[in-house]
Amino acid sequence: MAELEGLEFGKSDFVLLDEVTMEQFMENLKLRFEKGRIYTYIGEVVVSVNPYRQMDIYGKDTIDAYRGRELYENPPHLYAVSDAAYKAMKRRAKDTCIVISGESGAGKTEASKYIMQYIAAITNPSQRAEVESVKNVLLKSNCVLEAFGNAKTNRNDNSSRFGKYMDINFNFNGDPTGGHINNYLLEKSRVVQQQDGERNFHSFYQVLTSNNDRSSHKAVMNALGVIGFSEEEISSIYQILASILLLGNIQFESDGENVQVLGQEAVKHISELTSTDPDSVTKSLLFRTVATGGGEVIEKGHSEQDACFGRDAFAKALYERLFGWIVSRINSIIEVKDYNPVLHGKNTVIGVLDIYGFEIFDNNSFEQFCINYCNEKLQQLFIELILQQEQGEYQREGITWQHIDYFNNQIIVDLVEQPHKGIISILDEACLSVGKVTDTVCLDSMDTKLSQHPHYTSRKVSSFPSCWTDTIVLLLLNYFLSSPFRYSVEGFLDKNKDLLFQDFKRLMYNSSNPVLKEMWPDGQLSITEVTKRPLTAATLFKNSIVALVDKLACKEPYYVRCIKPNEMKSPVLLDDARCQHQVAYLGLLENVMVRRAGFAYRQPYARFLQRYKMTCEYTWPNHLMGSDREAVEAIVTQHGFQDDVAYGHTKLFVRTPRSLFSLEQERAALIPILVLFLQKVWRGAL
Ligand code: AOV
Ligand code: MG
Repeated sequence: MAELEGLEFGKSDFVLLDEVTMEQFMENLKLRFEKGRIYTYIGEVVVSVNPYRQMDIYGKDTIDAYRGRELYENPPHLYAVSDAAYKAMKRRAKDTCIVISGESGAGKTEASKYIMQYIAAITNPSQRAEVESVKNVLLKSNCVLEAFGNAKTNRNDNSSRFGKYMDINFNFNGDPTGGHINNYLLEKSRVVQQQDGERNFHSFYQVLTSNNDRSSHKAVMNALGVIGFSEEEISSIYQILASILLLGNIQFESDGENVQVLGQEAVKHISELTSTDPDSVTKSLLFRTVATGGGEVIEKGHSEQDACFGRDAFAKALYERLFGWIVSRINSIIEVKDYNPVLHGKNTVIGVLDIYGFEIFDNNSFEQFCINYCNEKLQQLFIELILQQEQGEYQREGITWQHIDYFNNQIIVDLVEQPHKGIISILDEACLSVGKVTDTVCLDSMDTKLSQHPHYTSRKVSSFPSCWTDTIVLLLLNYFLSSPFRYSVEGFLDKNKDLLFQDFKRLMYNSSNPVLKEMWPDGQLSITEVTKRPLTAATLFKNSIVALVDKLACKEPYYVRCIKPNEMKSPVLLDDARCQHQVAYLGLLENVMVRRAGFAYRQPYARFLQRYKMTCEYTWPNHLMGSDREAVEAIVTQHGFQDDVAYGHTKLFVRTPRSLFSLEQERAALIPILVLFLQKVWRGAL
């Protein structure tokens, strides 16, 4: 249980609410936010509200206060869960993971950085150089990945446009020995197009413009150096960025028959920057090589429209490959080398997941569809793991437990990912079919196949306001939402196909810059060898998320649930409706109920005794019972809540918060009396 700080700060654990209602939940959340208490527990889950101001709660003193302590010994904090995950990993050799969720701008990335800083601060007390260097690379990688993977959106000035899961490996001493980063679906469409008020990825501005971006650029250069990127690699990175910018200057012109490149200067620069031949650059912008049915290879000129499509696809792919390459380069530096489990003991892992949260914009596209699907899946995992963990604990402790039913999100997950019947399958089918299949035709096919599904609806099967145009799919994704999500299917097929002409791949593979060449291994295939259709973007994403969920499911999970208090980035405003909405779809009330339906609290006998022994005549100052468990029984009986508890093998389980709350109040009332008593003893008055 979280240490009670005094009621003026509200309840530090939502399971202490008198009743689990939205009103009480919100009242407590609001009170704590106003008092500058941004963290509150639901059992071991941390609920975090973005303070939108610098808080003085992350310094060395705070780190020291949380190091090695139990969750309930200090006020709720990210550091407490980080420590719990670390202790489980170190003491019980368990692989653990910390899953951070919440919508865009709720504070996930900031939380993930504080968690990593905490882990870095409490490990390697003997300052071994090789461990310090691993820690440094892990911390510096954030700076680089943010520069290349984050952008200003209308929701968040520093929005992560990729998902990140980082494993940190530890040796038997509990010191970091390496790590691995998995990145998920970078929103590459941003390279060529942004919504009003949004920006491209930070990296582009850092090489070009304003003072803030310039100083970030210095930090990124420094981080790249510390991580171990060579000078050649760093300059290649910036040459690629410049090439992408120059591609944006290229236009095409058609005289009705032939298409020309407008912007020969740009072509020349691109060829220099990518170490390729300028004629080859022009050629890949204007032609594509195709194999005819008879096995003949011909060059087919683009239409002006195809040329624009090809140029944009090339710019996006260059950026995506660059990002992927940066991640794999960091991985190759921090991977655990020469690890011998026989010599070194079990290599344990803490995973930290910081992935884009639910996104609901005015106009939601393919990217939002993927991002929200991923969140549905993680929500499902949350429900399953929290219950599994709960039920597992009762089993281990020998406590009789009534199985709890909970809403199964699987129906929504299936709607998206089921083979043959799910939305992704229908999309893929449309992408693979020969002939002109448009987004609207694909939507028709979804309507036909899914109209009976309780969580699917679209313009065909429901009456929508006329302002929702023809190309709208409406999916009731997420059970907890009062209002459904709408996606415009316009562009879904193109984004899913993610077509890039082989000519560009070959152009890059033939670059004399080894760094660039390394990013395009598939460019070595000739056109006749490229027969297999690559997997679609949605299927690749689905596969990566399924693998991620499998990875998380076999670890002991810790959760941080982030809430965005308002849309204005204001440190003083907690918008009731916005927050209720988040509490609802994150399933937080359900979480509190599950936690309370069984036993709200559990504590090892020794700890319980230490904390409350002063409240019982049989245990204060020392107990003379046989065991700690018997002493705890004496305390419980004296306070009359014996019907509210169960005795496990090693822990006491308390069903309702009220019992412990009254005990806690009694303890708080006794402390001043005890202090007076002790002062008198010291002064010799007694
Ligand atoms: P996100 O990761 O959840 O959004 P961030 O972690 O980037 O959100 O937080 C957004 C902004 O809120 C930060 O840039 C800070 O200004 C502020 N902020 C968040 N947490 C704190 C904190 N603990 N203390 C002070 N300021 C904070 V997204 O990446 O968009 O889903 O894709
Ligand atoms: Mg983020």
